[in-house]
Amino acid sequence: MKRALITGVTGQDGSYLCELLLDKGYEVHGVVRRASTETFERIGHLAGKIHLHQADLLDQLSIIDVVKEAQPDEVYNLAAMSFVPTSWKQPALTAEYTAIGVTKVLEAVKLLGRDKIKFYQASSSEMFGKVQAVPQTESTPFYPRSPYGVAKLYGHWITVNYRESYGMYCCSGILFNHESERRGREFVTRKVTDGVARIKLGLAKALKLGNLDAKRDWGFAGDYVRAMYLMLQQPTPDDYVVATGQTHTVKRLVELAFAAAGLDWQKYVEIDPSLVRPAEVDLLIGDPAKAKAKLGWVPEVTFEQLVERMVRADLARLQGQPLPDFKARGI
Ligand code: NAP
Ligand code: F7E
Repeated sequence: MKRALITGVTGQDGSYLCELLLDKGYEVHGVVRRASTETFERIGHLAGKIHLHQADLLDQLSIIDVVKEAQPDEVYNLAAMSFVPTSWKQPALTAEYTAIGVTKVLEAVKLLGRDKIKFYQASSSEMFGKVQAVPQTESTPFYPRSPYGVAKLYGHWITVNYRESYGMYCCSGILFNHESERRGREFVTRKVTDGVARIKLGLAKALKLGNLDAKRDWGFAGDYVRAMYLMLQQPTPDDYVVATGQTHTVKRLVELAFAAAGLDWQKYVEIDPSLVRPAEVDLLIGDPAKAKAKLGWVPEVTFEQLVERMVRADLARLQGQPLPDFKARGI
């Protein structure tokens, strides 16, 4: 039986990746941080099926101990400070988690299994920032626009460096925005679908947003964790762009989400200048051709299906109902 270790297991992607690896028969281990209240909402349904270990990316020895205990064949490093606006407020901490944290996990892997443990790094389209080419591919030059993007760029290059310096099996997945009903509520998709559901149910009157003109290549998180897994099943390690190849404005997201609840967005959306970022990433659109050709990876959920799914899930959650059966609805 193969064993996997996931940092960031309590996050959106960690929860979907757990489900995928359990389905494939893996023994799954996850890293959790100690907090005064548990943050296990997304993996609550997996209790008893996965093994949790306390550690923190800030603490090198704790990461070494976890790798020793879990004895993984594959390590997925998903842990990070992942919210872009916070990276301007806490730039040094963001660098500790999102940049140096990667080195700490790589060092633990190098120490305990450099020839046998495969490593996945959660890199990001935010590294393209002020884009130098359209669409963005694995060879597009990077130009990050936030402390988060800068920290992810370090994580990307240190992953490439350990592969080249030590011959380790290290992959960097350059993932474009991916969303779901498990997305944190501060990110724009979930903020919008949660806001729509609240307005529909009479729990809120308006929704405040920032820049509606930004364009993103949005996909479904469940599809994207499949790409992570596929990267580690190849004969040689490599880096891959994972994206849908389509881009939409925030305004289009808003229109679709309100329409999914039978509402006209123009009556409810207010622009709040404090939500506009000091430096924006105006346009992201990825070219997933390499992932398709080499991994056989294609996204299955469309943008329209994703938005509908998230609105339905937020409506159900706020009414205390079970989540809809998305598989039965084909989304
Ligand atoms: P998320 O929901 O914000 O989850 C982040 C995870 O990291 C949480 O489990 C969090 O634990 C953990 N974490 C943060 N700091 C840590 C530390 N010091 N030590 C240990 N764990 C720590 O993020 P996500 O959307 O699942 O994304 C997963 C990864 O992919 C992240 O690295 C993100 O930057 C990257 N990424 C995401 C996207 C996207 O669109 N979602 C795109 C490209 C790349 P707590 O629960 O304790 O806070
Ligand atoms: O913003 C605009 C905002 O916070 C998307 C992370 O997972 O993907 C994510 O980063 C866009 C931006 O995601 C609001 O200005 C307008 O242009 O949902 P977001 P992000 O910054 O693209 C990348 C790939 C990652 O790696 C990150 O970890 O939406 N926007 N109004 C707003 N954004 C937010 N959050 N809130 C607003 O009110």
